[in-house]
Amino acid sequence: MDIALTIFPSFSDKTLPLGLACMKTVLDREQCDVAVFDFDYQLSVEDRDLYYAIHDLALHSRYGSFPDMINFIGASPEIMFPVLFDRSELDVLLLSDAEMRLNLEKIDSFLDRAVSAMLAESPNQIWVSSYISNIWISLLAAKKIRLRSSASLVFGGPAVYTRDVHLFLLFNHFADAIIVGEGELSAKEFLRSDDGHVDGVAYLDGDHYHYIPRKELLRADEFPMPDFKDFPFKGQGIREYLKRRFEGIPVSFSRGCVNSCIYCSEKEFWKCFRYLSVEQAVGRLRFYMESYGISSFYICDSLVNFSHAWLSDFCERIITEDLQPLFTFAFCDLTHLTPDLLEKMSKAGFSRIAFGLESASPRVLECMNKTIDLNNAQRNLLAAAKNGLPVQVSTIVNFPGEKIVDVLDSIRFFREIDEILARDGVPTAHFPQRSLGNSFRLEPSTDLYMNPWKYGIIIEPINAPWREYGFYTEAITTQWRVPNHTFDRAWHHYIVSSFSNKKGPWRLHDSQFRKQAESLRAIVDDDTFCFMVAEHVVLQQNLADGVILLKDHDLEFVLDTIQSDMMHILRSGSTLKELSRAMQFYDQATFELMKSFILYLYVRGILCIQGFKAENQTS
Ligand code: B12
Ligand code: SF4
Repeated sequence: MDIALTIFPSFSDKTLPLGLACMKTVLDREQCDVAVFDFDYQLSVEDRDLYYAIHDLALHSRYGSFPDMINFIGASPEIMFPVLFDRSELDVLLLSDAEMRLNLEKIDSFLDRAVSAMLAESPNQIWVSSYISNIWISLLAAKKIRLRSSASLVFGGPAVYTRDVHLFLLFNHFADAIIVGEGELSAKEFLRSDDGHVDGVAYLDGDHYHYIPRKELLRADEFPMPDFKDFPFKGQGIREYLKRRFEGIPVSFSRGCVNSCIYCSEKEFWKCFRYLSVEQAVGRLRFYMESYGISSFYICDSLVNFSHAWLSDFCERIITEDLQPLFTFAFCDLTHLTPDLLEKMSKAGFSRIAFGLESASPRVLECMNKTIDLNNAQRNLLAAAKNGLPVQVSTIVNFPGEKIVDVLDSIRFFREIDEILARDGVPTAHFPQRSLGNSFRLEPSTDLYMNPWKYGIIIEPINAPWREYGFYTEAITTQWRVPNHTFDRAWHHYIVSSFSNKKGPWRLHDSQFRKQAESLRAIVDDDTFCFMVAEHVVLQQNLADGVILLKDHDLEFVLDTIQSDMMHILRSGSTLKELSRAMQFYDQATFELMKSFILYLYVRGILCIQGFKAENQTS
């Protein structure tokens, strides 16, 4: 095999890895012999507990004693560096934490198996897709690969964008080449060249670091439209992803962002903003619907409302063509939006919408270079709730220079929204969800990082032993500080978090769940897909008439007798055909009703797909 194309657990368990799939289209066009290894998928279905434990380890680490560290590695430096460089400091740390020790052992064993699976195919090159959520685990894997193979290691993705990371990866021998930024054109030239020395690729020539940024970017009409064949592993396809949470096919209509928030890297990463015409965008949806029979989509644009006029035309086109897709997720800003447009979005099939408000303090918004009119923002959030759109608004706490009055501004903003919605009789379940306690982390390749002096910030070294490990580790162990400004970060965090209302999964409204269920109907095979009650669901059969009380996180449902009988069978797993035989549902209409109900429970997360029965095992 020429190339193993891989992604290590990145905790994106709602859809397929779009970036990796875009790279696969390039490799296919270049006629490489390529095999995909989606280890994010593998861990999420193999060991859910470990999957989420690693996620927590990276994001909310108990060992994070450096809250102002620049976020290069997405994990605790106290753990990450000793593990990477085999240092004994880790043993001391882990003596008092058996759970952490066990998780690290499990990760190690998972990575051993992952690396063996790739090396069994004898690849010449291993290409790794890296995001801040998986860079540390990808480096652990790279270390193992080096010990067992001479295959070259090529990294790409947002986590390896900056020079500091290039130096760390190249000089410590974790990578042989880094394809920087937008991947397609550089990857194509890299493959065609004899030595990989092309623009857009960072590499070492002897002891010299080389990198010349690529000037040419992909035109919008060249954005790949992956077919997801051979995902998550060679010989498999999109239906495998239904074994975990599946919220639709990932699509994107643009690259880059029309805004320039100083804490965000997207402008720098994608360089110039490009987008598909409405006709092309709708054409892509239609193509996927016709080829896969799936009409749920997960929108991966930085903002789907990059232009009010574009989004409005897009929605109108979908409505007039009666396409009836369901968009299970999209990022939007609160600027290029109006209540009218929200109404159209709701009719066009938009459901979960994520807004990064980040603050409701005019002063902080200005510091962030966010041009949000708070009155307009409030009108839009009210309209979203009234149009039945499940929205989530997030804010950042502890932004450099934040004062307690800024935190109070944010709380006041949301309290007013709650009061208006309550007065207008909107049920609390339809109120915007808010996630207010996300602590600020300074990301590389943002304006804040690249021009700290413009914002009165100082970036300085961290004094810790691991700074000395390996080469160029000091380049990625720095922290920020605002001179002469002290603030009680724990207090800010505590106050604002107590006003969050996000608990449990981000649910759709009932009709949207039904639509999502129908959007998958065509690919769910009645003979092979094996459904089972999800692990977290509690079935309590203590009601007088023998029916079941079903508890799903914070919700409870009383099932009728037929539903209760189905649940008994689904406890040990069943295909739809087996279930209908056991329930004696012999006519087609009853079967279809049962299928709708099962798919509805599946998209709600109450049932899961345990696996696929081989065709010859079914009668
Ligand atoms: C949609 C999205 C999500 C979705 C998940 C999408 C999915 N597939 O599962 C959700 C909302 C769940 C999500 C979550 C998170 N996300 Co997010 N997300 C995005 C977003 C908007 C789009 C991703 C995408 O599909 N882009 C389109 C594809 C084509 O681009 P791409 O993946 O970058 O791939 C290109 C290049 O990177 C490169 N490339 C990629 N892989 C490889 C591999 C090789 C070998 C090569 C050569 C090249 C290459 O070539 C590709 C084509 O040009 C991006 C921002 C953006 N506009 O890209 C942020 C982004 C990826 N997310 C980011 C972050 C920080 C997160 C979170 C950690 C946030 C949080 N604090 O929880 C979480 C992580 C996941 C988790 N659950 O913990 C950051 C990553 C920063 C970094 N330096 O890595 C980004 C860049 C946003 C930002 N600027 O901060 N995210
Ligand atoms: S934070 Fe969102 S709106 Fe701001 S530049 Fe980044 S992607 Fe665009």
